[in-house]
Amino acid sequence: MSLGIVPGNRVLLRAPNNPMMAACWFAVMKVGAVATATMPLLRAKELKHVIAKAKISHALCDLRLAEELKLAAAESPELKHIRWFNDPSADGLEAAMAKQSAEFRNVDTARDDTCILAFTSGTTGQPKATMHFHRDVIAPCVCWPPHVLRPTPDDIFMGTPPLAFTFGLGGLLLFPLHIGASTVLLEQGAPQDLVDAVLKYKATILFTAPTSYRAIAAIAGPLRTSTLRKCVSAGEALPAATRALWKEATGIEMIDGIGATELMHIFISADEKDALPGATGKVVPGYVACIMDDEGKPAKTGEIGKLAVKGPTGCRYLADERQASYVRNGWNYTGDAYALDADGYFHYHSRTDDMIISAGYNIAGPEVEDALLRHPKVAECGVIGVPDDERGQVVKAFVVLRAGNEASPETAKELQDYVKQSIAPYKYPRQVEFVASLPRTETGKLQRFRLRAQK
Ligand code: 3UK
Repeated sequence: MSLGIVPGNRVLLRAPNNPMMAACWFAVMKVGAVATATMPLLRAKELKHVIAKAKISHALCDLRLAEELKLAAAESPELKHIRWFNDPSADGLEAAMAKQSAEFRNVDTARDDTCILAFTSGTTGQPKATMHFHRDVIAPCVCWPPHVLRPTPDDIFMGTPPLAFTFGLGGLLLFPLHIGASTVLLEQGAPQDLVDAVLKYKATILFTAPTSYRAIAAIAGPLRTSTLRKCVSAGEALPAATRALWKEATGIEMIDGIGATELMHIFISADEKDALPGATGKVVPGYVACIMDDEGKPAKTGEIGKLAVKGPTGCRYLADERQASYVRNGWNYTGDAYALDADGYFHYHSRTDDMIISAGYNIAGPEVEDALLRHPKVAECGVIGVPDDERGQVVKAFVVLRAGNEASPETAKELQDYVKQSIAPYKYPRQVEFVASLPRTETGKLQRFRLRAQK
């Protein structure tokens, strides 16, 4: 190959979701190298960290995203070869491809050769690189999709998660191609873009995050009579309020699923007919999941504890001591507080570090968020605990109001009273702050640590 890539080389990929990005990903697999896809919004500083951590020697990058990579490359001596694609010039990757034969014999690889380095979104501390083998990108294709999603080769997949996020890699590339279905890769994923694209390309399966469903619901009218039949939500907890809103807007019952970069894809989920509002679902065939108490023993039914998972995929951090806290006694601890009910449904409460303890009560922020989201004036919200001399912590809500509502003490009082009436009154937000938007990652996750810093 003219780039001189040999098996084991780490190749950085950088592009919005588009066909060349997908083709480059497969090319890296075929030569036995290691793909490290990066989120389009990463800046030079973050790219530099990825390049150093992953020991990147080669990069394939969409020309339109060249700027930050050039800045990072200037300070990263190990990155020696960069090729730009979606580049019509004579130096572009497309011109180089045209000179090669269309035949290629795949490099022999073992099922336990590393083929991707997936970086975690890093809501806390430095992002970690997870290593996945060739077998790890195939195993998820035969677990969640055939048992929960049940797509057919006629399906047309579409969605917003970047291919650099394993939610997007699986949902928009591996799963459709594994069964010979089609996928539409969109570079823009704003609500109106998605609605238009579903109609234009006749998408049948949609993947996005809960907040995106909430934003689309307001303009989802045309989807009710469209080809869309299955909607998958992951990335963060799906509030029952959002599930209800989406069903009202489109008639579609969502498929919720929890996945993690460390485990590649979804391991607890429920299909549209088994969906239980407020619960994520049941363990996906192929995986086992358990709620552990503080001693590392299985918790009682209904008791809140730490979610632990085992299956064909699991966490392997590249050179990171945090491996020892994610994997203990063979179990992957995802960092989520969950409870298991008598019917085998897993109920999400919060991230284990995010549980609010106020005057001795344990309060899960997402439960308060769900209560607030049911109020017609609330567009989005985020709930955290803030330090308080008397109670240890008090519940604080950051609220984005729907257009046309006034951010006043009266509205705050109205929201507080509303929460008191719908869940146990001690959970109501003693503090309410109105904001124009909430801090989120590129993968749709609320950055609670930023809210805490803002308080
Ligand atoms: C949270 C959820 C409740 C949870 C992901 C599907 O999100 C993915 O991977 P990340 O590494 O984050 C993992 C953490 O995100 N989470 C994700 N989905 C849900 N919490 N309900 C959900 N449905 O805290 C988990 O530990 O960014 C999701 C497929 C692949 C993925 N990588």
